[in-house]
Parts: sequence; structure tokens; C-alpha cells
Amino acid sequence: MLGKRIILSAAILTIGLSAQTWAHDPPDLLIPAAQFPPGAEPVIDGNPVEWGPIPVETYGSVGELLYPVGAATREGRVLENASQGDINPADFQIKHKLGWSPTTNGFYILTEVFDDLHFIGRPDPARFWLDDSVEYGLNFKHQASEDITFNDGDIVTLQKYKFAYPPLEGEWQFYEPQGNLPWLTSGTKWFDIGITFEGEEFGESTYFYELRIRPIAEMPNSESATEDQAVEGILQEGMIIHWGNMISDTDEGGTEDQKRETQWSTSPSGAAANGTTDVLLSPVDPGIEFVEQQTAVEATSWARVKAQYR
Ligand SMILES: [Ca+2]
Ligand SMILES: [Ca+2]
Ligand SMILES: [Ca+2]
Repeated sequence: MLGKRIILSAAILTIGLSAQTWAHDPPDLLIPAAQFPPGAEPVIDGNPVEWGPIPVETYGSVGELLYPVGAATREGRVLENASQGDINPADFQIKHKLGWSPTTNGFYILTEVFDDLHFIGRPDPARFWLDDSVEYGLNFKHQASEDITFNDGDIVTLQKYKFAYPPLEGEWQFYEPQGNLPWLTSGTKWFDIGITFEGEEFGESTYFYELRIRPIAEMPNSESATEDQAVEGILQEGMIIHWGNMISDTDEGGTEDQKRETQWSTSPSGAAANGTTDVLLSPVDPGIEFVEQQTAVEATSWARVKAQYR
């Protein structure tokens, strides 16, 4: 408990010192989310077909633009002195695309991760961050870091959605601050994720993480929070929300100290998916030829892949 308190104090100090720069991080970045017209919203199955026509240059971010964050940047680590874009594409590549829909009130994410070795082998299944994993945060209220509330017993305004896949002893989805609410899990009204891969499941591969998140503007940070206590945030065109993300690469492990070689975010303060990157909810882009629906063949084969891991 003492250790936890010390860490917490250090975190508060850090936030206090850098509040200005953390308000919207990085301050000059605004990522537009493509608006899906009705009927063109992605089916959450890990099949990225709906995302094909959406240019990542406009509606997303790629490895060369991301910042090294988290444990990998600590003293003595490979990335200690790395800066934006210092990613080795032979080791790890990341592509994020963002979308949204006023019809479903959904915020959509597709993250494509190439990895020379997809590794799942942490000693404790709960410590997902030691394995290849993806983490996202959403702060609907678009708050500066110092205004986000995330403490026990508080009203929380940041939700985090974290995954390490495939499951280890059944564990693969992790939510913060509340991870054990039966109404707040994948496949509910509040969010859904579909994950697939091409290549070797535990080798060289590209994983596709496809998410739909229905924003929770605020809710009690309590193990007994009920669904009707969650205040839904309504997405509107022209609105800016805060998105957080951190994608981790581990290529070897099996011990408590296994290496997270690289961890990348759209924001220098994005460790643990802190939600500080500005995302603009764009109008429908007439230049995009949206995929109205998947073909039946595609839907069937991808659904089967997904079902193996449910
Ligand atoms: Ca899909
Ligand atoms: Ca790697
Ligand atoms: Ca890896």
C-alpha cells in the first residue's frame, strides 16, 4: 500500500507540473474521425473491409508519427532516448484509423499491428501489459488532464479499454477503472471488439483490432456501479473528444520482468492510454466510397475466425 501511495504522489506531481502541455497532447495534433453514413458503420468482427476506403493519412495515424511512451522509455531501456517515429518497421508497425457514427452513437477504431513475433506468455494472466497488448482511453468531455477524474469513489470521466490477445487462462479484456462490471464488457451496448490476425498466431503476424465504443461521459467509480448510473455522451458532428492509445510490443518473456520492447502512442503523455489526443468528429467525406456491407462470403469466414476466440 505504501508503494502504491508513493507512485500516486509522483503521478500527481507530474500532472501538476505539466498540466499546460497535457491539456491536449500533442497540442498541434487534431485527428479527424471519419463519419460513417447510416448503414456503412463497421461490423465489429475484426475484418477491416469497411476501413479500406478510409485514408489513414487523413483519418488516422501511423507508426512514423507515434511517440515512444511507458516502460520502454525508462532508464536503460532500448527506447530511453528515442523520439517520435523511431520505430523499426521490421520489428513493429502500427496503423490506427478512426471513425464515428451519429446513428449508432459509436466511436470506431481500427488498429492494425504488424509484429515480427506476437507474444503472449506473461506469468500472471492479470498483468496483460507484460504481453503484446493494445490499450485505449476515451474522455468524452475533452478535459485537460488535471480535470479528468479517475479516483476511487469519484465520478470517473475517462474509460480505458485494454486487451491482450489471444486469451491466457481465459483473460484477455481489461477495463479501467472498473473491470468487473457485468454490463460493461465486450459485446454490450457500451462497446465491442473484434480481433483477427493474418500470419502466425504466435509468430510474425498482422493483428486487426476493431472497436466500437459508446461514450460514457461519467459514471461512479465503484464496483457496484449500475448501468443506469452511466451517463452516455452523445457524439455530434464538429465535436472534439479526447482519445488515448498505447500499443505495446513484447518479443520475449516468461518472467515478471519480461521486456516491453516498444510502447507507442499518438501522444507523448499517452502511457497507459491516458486520453489526451484531440479527435474531431468530422462530417461525412464525399470523397470516400464507403463499403455498405460486407459480402456474405467475407462475413462468414471472418466471423468464424472471431468465434474461435470468443
Ligand atoms: Ca469489420
Ligand atoms: Ca516485435
Ligand atoms: Ca511482439
